[in-house]
Amino acid sequence: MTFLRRTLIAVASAAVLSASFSALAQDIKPRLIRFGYGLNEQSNQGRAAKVFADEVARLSGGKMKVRAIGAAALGPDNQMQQALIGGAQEMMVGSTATLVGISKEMALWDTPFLISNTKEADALLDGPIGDRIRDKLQDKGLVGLAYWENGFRNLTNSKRAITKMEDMNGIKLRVMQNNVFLTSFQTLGANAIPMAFSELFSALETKTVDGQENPFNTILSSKFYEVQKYMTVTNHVYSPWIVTVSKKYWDQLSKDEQKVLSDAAKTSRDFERKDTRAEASKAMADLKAKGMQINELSPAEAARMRDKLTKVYAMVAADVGMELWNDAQKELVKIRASK
Ligand code: TK8
Repeated sequence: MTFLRRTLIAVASAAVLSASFSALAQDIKPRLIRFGYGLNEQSNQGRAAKVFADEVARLSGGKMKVRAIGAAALGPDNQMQQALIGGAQEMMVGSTATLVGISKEMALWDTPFLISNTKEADALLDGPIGDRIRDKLQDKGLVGLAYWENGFRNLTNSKRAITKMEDMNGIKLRVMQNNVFLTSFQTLGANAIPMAFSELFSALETKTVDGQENPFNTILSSKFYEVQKYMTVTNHVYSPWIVTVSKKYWDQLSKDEQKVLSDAAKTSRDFERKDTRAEASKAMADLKAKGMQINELSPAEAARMRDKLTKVYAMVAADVGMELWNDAQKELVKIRASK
C-alpha cells in the first residue's frame, strides 16, 4: 500500500467516523427551543412559560428542551416576531396586539369592550373565530399554537384619578405599538405614545410618560405601583397573548414533535388562565396595600367612552374585513345565548 493510498483511507474513514458521530450527537442532543417572552420570571407569563417548558420535556421524554427566556432579554415582542419569521429564534409568547402589523386580522382582539367576561374570551379565542385568526399567521411565517390570557386592561397614571373621560385630557399615555390602541386613546383625549413594553418602566419612572394600561397582573408583577399612584378599573379591552413558533423551525419538526409543542401549549394555556385569574382576583387588594389609589369607572362613563369609540369600531371592521367582523359578532351572540 502506498503512503498516499494509506493516507486517503485514513482520511476517508475518519470522515465516515466523524460523520456518524455527529449524526449520533444530533440524535442525543435535545432539540433546544428558545422561548422568549416580555415580562419577568415571577409574572403569570413567566410561571406559564415554565409549565410549557416542563411539559415539553415530559411529553418528549427529554428529547426536546425549552429554554424560557423572559424580561425581553431576546428583545421586545416586535423584534422576537421578526426573529421567528427569519428562523433565528424558535418560539415566543407575546401580545396579539403587537402582531397586527404582521397579520391584520389580529386587530379584532384590540376592539374596545368587545369581550365582557372570561367565559366569552375563552369561547371566542378557542373557537372557530380564534382559529381563523390564528391560522392567518401561517402565511406570514409564524405558527400560532394557543392563546393565553394577558387579561382585561386597566389604566394607571401618576397625575390624577380618572373618573370621567375628560380626566384623560393631556395625560401622556403609553400604548402598545398598534393603530387601534393609538387611535382609541387619542379619541378619548389622551396624548397616546406608542412604545415597546420593555421600555415602559423606566419611561414611567422618568415621567417620559404619565401613564399606561395593562391588566392587574402586569401592574403587580412589573411593579408599576412603584411609579404610578392612580389606577382606574376600566376593563376597556380583553388582551390575549399568543404562543407562536417560527414556521421555518416548525417545518423541520416531525409530526410527533409538532404535537408535543401544540399539546404543551394547550396544557400551559389551561394552567395560565387559572393562575392569571386567581392572581387578578386578589390583585386589587395587593395594589391598594402597595399604596395605589384605585377607583372603578362608573357604567355611565364606560358607556360614554364606548359611544365616543364608535369610529374605532368602524376602523377595526375595515382593517380585519367586514366578513370576519360580522362573523365574530354573530359568534359572540351565540356564546352569550349559550349561558
Ligand atoms: C409583554 C407585552 C405586554 C403587553 C404590553 O411583552 O405591551 O403592554 O400587555 O404583555 O406583550
